[in-house]
Amino acid sequence: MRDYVAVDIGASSGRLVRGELQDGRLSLQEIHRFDNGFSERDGHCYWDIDHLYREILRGLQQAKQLGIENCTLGIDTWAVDYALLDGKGERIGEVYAYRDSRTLEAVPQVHEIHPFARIYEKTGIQHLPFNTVYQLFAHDREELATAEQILLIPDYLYYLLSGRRISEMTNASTTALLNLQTRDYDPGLLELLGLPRSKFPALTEPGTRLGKIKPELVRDYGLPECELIVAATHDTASAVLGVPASGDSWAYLSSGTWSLIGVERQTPLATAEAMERNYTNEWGAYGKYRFLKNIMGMWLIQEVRKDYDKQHSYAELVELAEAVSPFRSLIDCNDDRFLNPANMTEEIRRFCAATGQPVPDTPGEVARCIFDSLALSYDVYLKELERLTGQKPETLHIVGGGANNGLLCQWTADVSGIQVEAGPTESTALGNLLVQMISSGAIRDIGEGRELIRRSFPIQTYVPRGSNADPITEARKRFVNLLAR
Ligand code: LFR
Repeated sequence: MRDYVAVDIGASSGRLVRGELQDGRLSLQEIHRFDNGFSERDGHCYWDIDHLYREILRGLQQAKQLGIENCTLGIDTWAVDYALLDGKGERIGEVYAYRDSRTLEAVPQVHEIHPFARIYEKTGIQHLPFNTVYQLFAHDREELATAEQILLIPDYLYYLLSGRRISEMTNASTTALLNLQTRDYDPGLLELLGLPRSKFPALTEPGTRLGKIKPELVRDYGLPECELIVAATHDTASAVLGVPASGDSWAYLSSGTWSLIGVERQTPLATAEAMERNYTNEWGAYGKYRFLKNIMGMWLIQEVRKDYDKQHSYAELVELAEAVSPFRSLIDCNDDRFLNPANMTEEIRRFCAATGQPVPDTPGEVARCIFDSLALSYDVYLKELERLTGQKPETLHIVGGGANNGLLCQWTADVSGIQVEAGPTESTALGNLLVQMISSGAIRDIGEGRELIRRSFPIQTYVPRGSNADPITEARKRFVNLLAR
């Protein structure tokens, strides 16, 4: 029997997961889990990329201790961030975290040279202030000039393990530097950054076999013999591959630090209206596109939990939220002020005060405000998606950690009147594993992979309960006004 190992690293934690295919079912075993997060130094935010690399090696050592001698290995992480390599292949400097405020000035400067409408027309990528195009524009010019190549985070981790340099395409699309027509880096956008095409490796498709992990790593650290396979290295790309959907009338909500809500398409939809409503066309594996919107998701509650010194577990916060009255105060989750505030709870209170709403006081009230606002956001954006694509999804698949939040899943069903199917929580690792299985011939294609996930993992259904009840209609109106303010 063959072993498949996924390295899946999100903004708040990472894991190595083993996938086993037996008797037509897929099972997962967590090998290793570790924390992730950025930290602030001298007013800037950085990831500890060396820590992540060490944890991958540690996880692989544990894999060996579990009896894994041979495996394939795929890596996915969050998007947009990058490392620079010098002429000797060593990393230059630190790795900035996308919530760093250095892009605040870069955004208007970039748009002055290259208006957003032109960037969107070329790339179809939504405006997020931290897209790589703005980060690179804000980067120290000299340092950038000395860099031989720029690798996004998973590409960099593949490089450390294999010595090979790739620019995996699902993740590369989030740079807002790829041209939808030519399907390569756009010369005009590279010129804006003063970067030659050679600063980025050749675009690489998910499923590409990269060869063996470096023999010296296997020897020095006692690792299994791993064959590296290029996953859909953007975690959201993997998460959507891991959605247990059938047919074509479904939408997804990948619910983790971010809430990514959207549909899968065969072609991009980069119309003026999609641009105006800020929907993205991220490249997927196997020729698909993810037409979606980013919503500041569990980040909001993660930060509030920190404000209360982590006294409450997430489950407790959900319980506390359930005990207070609904729809009292609402926030525009995507307001820039929530991107990286000094104190999230205070920022939420300020928002409520400024918009003439009751100011949430207790942890339960703050949590309720977040969950209500998220459920209402999902409803608004689902309806917008329907309008933009002309297709009404019958089911909303919620995957990722947020699938465990039964109350939010039920409230989402109630508010939006759509049937929710929640789970699996580990869809990102599963999507990563499916690409390895397809590439090594164990399964045929993604349709078979999704079917395999449906068969192998429990999925919880939430049916809408009287979706047009008065309080919901009234709250929806208030929320829409809030977004339009
Ligand atoms: C989710 C995610 C989103 C991306 C954001 C920043 O983890 O990858 O898709 O917009 O993080 O990279």
